[in-house]
Amino acid sequence: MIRHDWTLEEIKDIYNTPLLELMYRAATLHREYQDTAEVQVCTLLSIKTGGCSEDCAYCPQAARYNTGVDVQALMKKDEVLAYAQKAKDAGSTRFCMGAAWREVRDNRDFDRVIDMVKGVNEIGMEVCCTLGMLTESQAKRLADAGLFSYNHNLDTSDEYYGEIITTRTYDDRLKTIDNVRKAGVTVCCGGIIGLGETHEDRITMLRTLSTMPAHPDSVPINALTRVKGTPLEHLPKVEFWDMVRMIATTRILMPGAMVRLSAGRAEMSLSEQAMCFMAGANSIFTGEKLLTTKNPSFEEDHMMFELLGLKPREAFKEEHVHVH
Ligand code: SAM
Ligand code: DTB
Ligand code: SF4
Repeated sequence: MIRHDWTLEEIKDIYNTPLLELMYRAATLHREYQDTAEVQVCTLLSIKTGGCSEDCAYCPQAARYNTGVDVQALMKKDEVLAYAQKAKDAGSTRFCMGAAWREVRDNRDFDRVIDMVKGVNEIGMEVCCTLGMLTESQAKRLADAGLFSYNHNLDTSDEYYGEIITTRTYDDRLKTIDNVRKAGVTVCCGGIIGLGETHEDRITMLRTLSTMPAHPDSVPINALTRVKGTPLEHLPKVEFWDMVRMIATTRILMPGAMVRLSAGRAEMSLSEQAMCFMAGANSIFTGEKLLTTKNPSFEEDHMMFELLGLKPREAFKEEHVHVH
Protein backbone atom coordinates (compact mmCIF):
# COMPACT_ATOMS: atom_id res chain seq x y z
CA MET A 1 0.00 0.00 0.00
CA ILE A 2 1.12 3.54 -0.71
CA ARG A 3 1.30 5.37 2.61
CA HIS A 4 1.22 9.07 3.36
CA ASP A 5 1.49 8.85 7.13
CA TRP A 6 5.12 7.86 7.67
CA THR A 7 6.55 8.85 11.03
CA LEU A 8 10.09 10.07 11.64
CA GLU A 9 10.78 6.94 13.71
CA GLU A 10 9.67 4.63 10.92
CA ILE A 11 11.72 6.47 8.33
CA LYS A 12 14.75 6.48 10.62
CA ASP A 13 14.42 2.71 11.05
CA ILE A 14 14.24 2.18 7.31
CA TYR A 15 17.15 4.54 6.61
CA ASN A 16 19.28 2.78 9.23
CA THR A 17 18.55 -0.75 8.04
CA PRO A 18 21.77 -2.68 7.21
CA LEU A 19 22.52 -1.78 3.62
CA LEU A 20 22.02 -5.11 1.83
CA GLU A 21 18.75 -5.74 3.63
CA LEU A 22 17.64 -2.19 2.81
CA MET A 23 18.46 -2.72 -0.87
CA TYR A 24 16.60 -6.02 -0.89
CA ARG A 25 13.47 -4.42 0.55
CA ALA A 26 13.66 -1.54 -1.88
CA ALA A 27 14.24 -3.88 -4.83
CA THR A 28 11.24 -5.99 -3.79
CA LEU A 29 8.92 -2.96 -3.76
CA HIS A 30 10.47 -1.72 -6.96
CA ARG A 31 9.47 -5.01 -8.66
CA GLU A 32 5.97 -4.80 -7.26
CA TYR A 33 5.24 -1.27 -8.37
CA GLN A 34 7.41 -0.60 -11.40
CA ASP A 35 8.69 -2.28 -14.52
CA THR A 36 12.29 -2.83 -13.46
CA ALA A 37 13.45 -3.35 -17.04
CA GLU A 38 12.73 0.29 -17.72
CA VAL A 39 14.55 3.45 -16.81
CA GLN A 40 13.09 6.84 -17.61
CA VAL A 41 15.45 8.96 -19.67
CA CYS A 42 15.15 12.72 -19.18
CA THR A 43 17.33 15.35 -20.80
CA LEU A 44 18.06 18.70 -19.24
CA LEU A 45 18.81 21.94 -21.00
CA SER A 46 19.69 25.20 -19.35
CA ILE A 47 17.66 27.65 -21.43
CA LYS A 48 18.75 30.66 -19.35
CA THR A 49 22.03 30.35 -17.53
CA GLY A 50 23.67 32.12 -14.60
CA GLY A 51 23.18 35.53 -13.06
CA CYS A 52 20.59 34.30 -10.57
CA SER A 53 19.71 36.58 -7.65
CA GLU A 54 19.28 33.73 -5.13
CA ASP A 55 22.04 32.62 -2.74
CA CYS A 56 21.64 28.82 -2.90
CA ALA A 57 25.02 27.78 -1.49
CA TYR A 58 25.43 24.82 -3.83
CA CYS A 59 24.61 26.59 -7.06
CA PRO A 60 27.07 27.55 -9.77
CA GLN A 61 24.47 29.89 -11.28
CA ALA A 62 24.05 32.27 -8.34
CA ALA A 63 25.30 35.70 -9.47
CA ARG A 64 27.03 36.35 -6.16
CA TYR A 65 29.56 33.51 -6.45
CA ASN A 66 32.51 33.52 -8.83
CA THR A 67 32.09 30.18 -10.49
CA GLY A 68 33.13 30.99 -14.05
CA VAL A 69 29.65 30.21 -15.39
CA ASP A 70 28.89 32.65 -18.22
CA VAL A 71 25.58 34.45 -18.01
CA GLN A 72 23.44 33.60 -21.00
CA ALA A 73 20.12 35.20 -21.92
CA LEU A 74 17.12 33.06 -22.75
CA MET A 75 17.90 30.75 -25.66
CA LYS A 76 16.08 30.91 -28.98
CA LYS A 77 13.18 28.54 -29.49
CA ASP A 78 14.75 26.99 -32.60
CA GLU A 79 17.94 26.09 -30.74
CA VAL A 80 15.97 24.60 -27.89
CA LEU A 81 13.81 22.52 -30.22
CA ALA A 82 16.87 21.31 -32.14
CA TYR A 83 18.41 20.05 -28.91
CA ALA A 84 15.14 18.45 -27.82
CA GLN A 85 14.98 16.59 -31.12
CA LYS A 86 18.58 15.44 -30.69
CA ALA A 87 17.72 14.17 -27.21
CA LYS A 88 14.65 12.37 -28.53
CA ASP A 89 16.70 10.75 -31.28
CA ALA A 90 19.12 9.56 -28.59
CA GLY A 91 16.27 7.81 -26.75
CA SER A 92 15.17 10.48 -24.30
CA THR A 93 11.45 10.78 -23.58
CA ARG A 94 11.33 13.76 -21.25
CA PHE A 95 12.82 17.17 -21.90
CA CYS A 96 13.40 19.49 -18.97
CA MET A 97 14.15 23.17 -19.50
CA GLY A 98 15.87 24.95 -16.63
CA ALA A 99 16.18 28.69 -16.04
CA ALA A 100 18.33 30.41 -13.43
CA TRP A 101 15.46 32.51 -12.22
CA ARG A 102 14.33 33.18 -8.68
CA GLU A 103 10.76 33.18 -9.92
CA VAL A 104 8.80 33.41 -13.13
CA ARG A 105 7.68 36.90 -14.11
CA ASP A 106 4.80 37.63 -16.42
CA ASN A 107 6.91 39.11 -19.19
CA ARG A 108 8.09 38.44 -22.74
CA ASP A 109 10.57 35.82 -21.59
CA PHE A 110 7.77 33.81 -20.02
CA ASP A 111 5.78 34.10 -23.26
CA ARG A 112 8.78 32.66 -25.06
CA VAL A 113 9.08 29.77 -22.60
CA ILE A 114 5.37 29.04 -23.14
CA ASP A 115 6.12 28.81 -26.84
CA MET A 116 9.01 26.43 -26.20
CA VAL A 117 6.76 24.21 -24.08
CA LYS A 118 4.31 23.99 -26.99
CA GLY A 119 7.14 23.20 -29.40
CA VAL A 120 8.66 20.40 -27.31
CA ASN A 121 5.20 18.95 -26.79
CA GLU A 122 4.72 18.81 -30.56
CA ILE A 123 7.94 16.80 -30.85
CA GLY A 124 6.20 14.18 -28.70
CA MET A 125 8.27 14.39 -25.55
CA GLU A 126 7.05 14.89 -21.99
CA VAL A 127 7.85 18.53 -21.29
CA CYS A 128 9.20 19.60 -17.94
CA CYS A 129 10.36 22.99 -16.69
CA THR A 130 12.28 24.19 -13.68
CA LEU A 131 12.02 27.98 -13.58
CA GLY A 132 11.91 28.85 -9.87
CA MET A 133 8.84 30.01 -8.00
CA LEU A 134 5.47 30.05 -9.78
CA THR A 135 2.07 31.53 -9.03
CA GLU A 136 -1.03 29.48 -9.58
CA SER A 137 -1.95 31.39 -12.74
CA GLN A 138 1.54 30.93 -14.17
CA ALA A 139 1.31 27.21 -13.46
CA LYS A 140 -2.05 27.15 -15.27
CA ARG A 141 -0.57 28.91 -18.28
CA LEU A 142 2.20 26.33 -18.45
CA ALA A 143 -0.34 23.53 -18.09
CA ASP A 144 -2.44 24.95 -20.92
CA ALA A 145 0.67 25.05 -23.11
CA GLY A 146 1.11 21.32 -22.53
CA LEU A 147 3.57 21.21 -19.62
CA PHE A 148 3.70 17.67 -18.27
CA SER A 149 5.84 18.15 -15.19
CA TYR A 150 7.44 20.86 -13.06
CA ASN A 151 10.65 20.41 -11.07
CA HIS A 152 10.98 22.28 -7.81
CA ASN A 153 13.20 20.66 -5.18
CA LEU A 154 12.98 20.92 -1.41
CA ASP A 155 16.73 20.31 -1.41
CA THR A 156 17.04 19.55 2.33
CA SER A 157 15.10 19.64 5.60
CA ASP A 158 13.12 22.65 6.74
CA GLU A 159 15.53 22.92 9.71
CA TYR A 160 18.69 23.01 7.61
CA TYR A 161 17.25 25.08 4.74
CA GLY A 162 18.32 28.41 6.24
CA GLU A 163 21.97 27.31 6.24
CA ILE A 164 21.84 26.78 2.49
CA ILE A 165 19.48 29.45 1.18
CA THR A 166 18.46 32.72 2.83
CA THR A 167 16.75 34.49 -0.06
CA ARG A 168 13.54 32.45 0.12
CA THR A 169 11.82 30.17 2.61
CA TYR A 170 10.83 26.53 2.77
CA ASP A 171 7.21 27.65 2.73
CA ASP A 172 7.82 29.50 -0.55
CA ARG A 173 9.01 26.20 -1.97
CA LEU A 174 5.97 24.28 -0.69
CA LYS A 175 3.64 26.95 -2.01
CA THR A 176 5.00 26.63 -5.55
CA ILE A 177 4.66 22.85 -5.41
CA ASP A 178 1.06 23.35 -4.37
CA ASN A 179 0.44 25.74 -7.26
CA VAL A 180 1.88 23.20 -9.69
CA ARG A 181 -0.38 20.48 -8.33
CA LYS A 182 -3.46 22.68 -8.50
CA ALA A 183 -2.75 23.32 -12.17
CA GLY A 184 -2.81 19.58 -12.84
CA VAL A 185 0.89 19.39 -13.73
CA THR A 186 2.84 16.42 -12.35
CA VAL A 187 5.27 17.23 -9.56
CA CYS A 188 8.99 16.51 -9.66
CA CYS A 189 10.43 17.23 -6.26
CA GLY A 190 13.45 15.89 -4.43
CA GLY A 191 16.66 17.01 -2.86
CA ILE A 192 20.42 17.05 -2.59
CA ILE A 193 22.68 15.13 -0.22
CA GLY A 194 26.15 16.25 0.73
CA LEU A 195 25.28 19.84 1.71
CA GLY A 196 26.72 19.30 5.19
CA GLU A 197 23.34 18.12 6.51
CA THR A 198 22.91 15.38 9.12
CA HIS A 199 21.24 12.02 8.57
CA GLU A 200 18.33 13.48 10.56
CA ASP A 201 17.95 16.25 7.98
CA ARG A 202 17.74 13.70 5.18
CA ILE A 203 15.16 11.72 7.12
CA THR A 204 13.10 14.84 7.82
CA MET A 205 13.19 15.87 4.17
CA LEU A 206 12.01 12.40 3.18
CA ARG A 207 9.19 12.66 5.68
CA THR A 208 8.05 15.97 4.16
CA LEU A 209 8.06 14.40 0.69
CA SER A 210 6.43 11.12 1.65
CA THR A 211 3.66 12.68 3.73
CA MET A 212 2.47 15.03 1.01
CA PRO A 213 -1.23 14.37 0.21
CA ALA A 214 -0.01 12.92 -3.09
CA HIS A 215 3.59 11.83 -3.42
CA PRO A 216 5.64 13.69 -6.00
CA ASP A 217 5.42 11.81 -9.31
CA SER A 218 9.18 11.91 -9.49
CA VAL A 219 11.78 12.37 -6.81
CA PRO A 220 15.25 13.41 -7.96
CA ILE A 221 18.05 12.49 -5.58
CA ASN A 222 21.10 14.63 -6.28
CA ALA A 223 24.60 14.26 -4.86
CA LEU A 224 26.12 17.69 -4.39
CA THR A 225 28.31 18.59 -7.34
CA ARG A 226 30.98 20.67 -5.68
CA VAL A 227 31.61 23.71 -7.83
CA LYS A 228 34.61 25.99 -7.35
CA GLY A 229 33.53 29.44 -6.17
CA THR A 230 30.41 28.26 -4.33
CA PRO A 231 30.39 28.28 -0.51
CA LEU A 232 30.16 24.47 -0.50
CA GLU A 233 33.14 23.80 -2.78
CA HIS A 234 35.28 22.31 0.00
CA LEU A 235 32.75 19.85 1.40
CA PRO A 236 33.72 16.19 1.14
CA LYS A 237 32.45 14.17 -1.82
CA VAL A 238 29.22 12.31 -1.08
CA GLU A 239 29.89 8.70 -0.13
CA PHE A 240 28.44 6.40 -2.73
CA TRP A 241 26.88 4.30 0.03
CA ASP A 242 24.91 7.29 1.25
CA MET A 243 23.48 7.73 -2.22
CA VAL A 244 22.34 4.08 -2.35
CA ARG A 245 20.85 4.35 1.12
CA MET A 246 18.96 7.50 0.20
CA ILE A 247 17.63 6.02 -3.04
CA ALA A 248 16.52 2.78 -1.37
CA THR A 249 14.76 4.65 1.43
CA THR A 250 13.01 6.89 -1.09
CA ARG A 251 11.84 3.83 -3.05
CA ILE A 252 10.42 2.18 0.08
CA LEU A 253 8.59 5.32 1.22
CA MET A 254 7.22 6.23 -2.21
CA PRO A 255 7.06 2.99 -4.21
CA GLY A 256 4.85 4.47 -6.93
CA ALA A 257 7.14 7.39 -7.74
CA MET A 258 9.93 7.62 -10.28
CA VAL A 259 13.13 7.87 -8.26
CA ARG A 260 15.76 9.73 -10.25
CA LEU A 261 19.47 9.18 -9.86
CA SER A 262 20.30 12.81 -10.66
CA ALA A 263 23.45 14.92 -10.13
CA GLY A 264 26.53 12.84 -9.31
CA ARG A 265 26.38 10.18 -12.01
CA ALA A 266 29.42 11.59 -13.82
CA GLU A 267 31.51 10.63 -10.80
CA MET A 268 30.07 7.12 -10.48
CA SER A 269 31.27 3.89 -12.04
CA LEU A 270 28.90 1.70 -14.04
CA SER A 271 28.71 -0.78 -11.19
CA GLU A 272 27.80 1.97 -8.74
CA GLN A 273 25.03 3.18 -11.05
CA ALA A 274 23.83 -0.41 -11.47
CA MET A 275 23.60 -0.70 -7.70
CA CYS A 276 21.44 2.44 -7.60
CA PHE A 277 19.07 0.86 -10.15
CA MET A 278 18.99 -2.30 -8.01
CA ALA A 279 18.13 -0.12 -5.02
CA GLY A 280 15.10 1.36 -6.76
CA ALA A 281 16.27 4.22 -8.97
CA ASN A 282 14.40 4.16 -12.29
CA SER A 283 15.13 7.47 -13.90
CA ILE A 284 18.21 9.43 -14.99
CA PHE A 285 19.21 12.66 -16.68
CA THR A 286 21.07 12.20 -19.95
CA GLY A 287 22.97 14.64 -22.14
CA GLU A 288 26.53 15.98 -22.02
CA LYS A 289 25.57 18.43 -19.33
CA LEU A 290 23.09 18.59 -16.49
CA LEU A 291 22.54 22.35 -16.44
CA THR A 292 26.10 23.63 -16.23
CA THR A 293 28.07 20.63 -14.96
CA LYS A 294 29.31 17.41 -16.52
CA ASN A 295 27.12 14.37 -17.11
CA PRO A 296 27.83 11.08 -18.92
CA SER A 297 27.46 11.33 -22.72
CA PHE A 298 24.50 9.88 -24.66
CA GLU A 299 26.90 7.23 -26.00
CA GLU A 300 28.15 6.18 -22.56
CA ASP A 301 24.58 5.88 -21.31
CA HIS A 302 23.54 3.94 -24.37
CA MET A 303 26.32 1.46 -23.62
CA MET A 304 25.24 1.24 -20.00
CA PHE A 305 21.65 0.42 -21.03
CA GLU A 306 22.95 -2.30 -23.37
CA LEU A 307 25.19 -3.75 -20.71
CA LEU A 308 22.53 -3.79 -18.00
CA GLY A 309 19.71 -4.83 -20.32
CA LEU A 310 17.67 -1.72 -19.59
CA LYS A 311 15.30 0.02 -21.95
CA PRO A 312 14.07 3.62 -21.90
CA ARG A 313 10.60 3.99 -20.45
CA GLU A 314 8.18 5.23 -23.08
CA ALA A 315 6.79 8.75 -22.89
CA PHE A 316 3.38 9.47 -21.31
CA LYS A 317 3.18 6.06 -19.68
CA GLU A 318 0.68 6.48 -16.93
CA GLU A 319 0.37 3.45 -14.74
CA HIS A 320 2.38 4.88 -11.86
CA VAL A 321 0.10 7.89 -11.64
CA HIS A 322 -2.84 5.69 -10.61
CA VAL A 323 -1.20 4.07 -7.63
CA HIS A 324 -0.94 7.15 -5.42
N1 SAM B 1 16.27 28.22 -10.42
C1 SAM B 1 15.33 27.19 -10.29
C2 SAM B 1 15.23 26.63 -8.88
O1 SAM B 1 16.11 26.87 -8.07
O2 SAM B 1 14.24 25.96 -8.60
C3 SAM B 1 15.57 26.03 -11.25
C4 SAM B 1 17.00 25.56 -11.50
S1 SAM B 1 17.88 24.92 -10.10
C5 SAM B 1 19.51 24.86 -10.71
C6 SAM B 1 17.30 23.26 -9.96
C7 SAM B 1 17.87 22.38 -8.90
O3 SAM B 1 19.18 21.94 -9.25
C8 SAM B 1 18.07 22.94 -7.52
O4 SAM B 1 16.89 23.00 -6.78
C9 SAM B 1 19.02 21.94 -6.90
O5 SAM B 1 18.30 20.90 -6.28
C10 SAM B 1 19.79 21.40 -8.11
N2 SAM B 1 21.21 21.79 -8.07
C11 SAM B 1 21.72 23.00 -8.37
N3 SAM B 1 23.05 23.02 -8.21
C12 SAM B 1 23.41 21.78 -7.79
C13 SAM B 1 24.66 21.18 -7.44
N4 SAM B 1 25.79 21.87 -7.47
N5 SAM B 1 24.66 19.89 -7.06
C14 SAM B 1 23.51 19.18 -7.03
N6 SAM B 1 22.30 19.71 -7.34
C15 SAM B 1 22.24 20.99 -7.71
C1 DTB C 1 17.37 18.11 -10.26
O1 DTB C 1 16.94 17.63 -9.21
N1 DTB C 1 18.63 18.06 -10.65
C2 DTB C 1 18.81 18.76 -11.89
C3 DTB C 1 17.37 19.19 -12.26
N2 DTB C 1 16.62 18.77 -11.13
C4 DTB C 1 17.08 20.57 -12.62
C5 DTB C 1 19.81 19.85 -11.83
C6 DTB C 1 21.15 19.42 -11.29
C7 DTB C 1 22.05 20.59 -11.43
C8 DTB C 1 23.47 20.26 -11.12
C9 DTB C 1 24.36 21.45 -11.26
C10 DTB C 1 24.46 22.00 -12.65
O2 DTB C 1 24.65 21.24 -13.63
O3 DTB C 1 24.43 23.24 -12.81
FE1 SF4 D 1 19.10 30.40 -8.72
FE2 SF4 D 1 17.97 27.99 -8.84
FE3 SF4 D 1 20.64 28.25 -8.61
FE4 SF4 D 1 19.12 28.85 -6.53
S1 SF4 D 1 19.31 26.82 -7.49
S2 SF4 D 1 20.83 30.10 -7.33
S3 SF4 D 1 17.32 29.71 -7.55
S4 SF4 D 1 19.39 28.89 -10.31
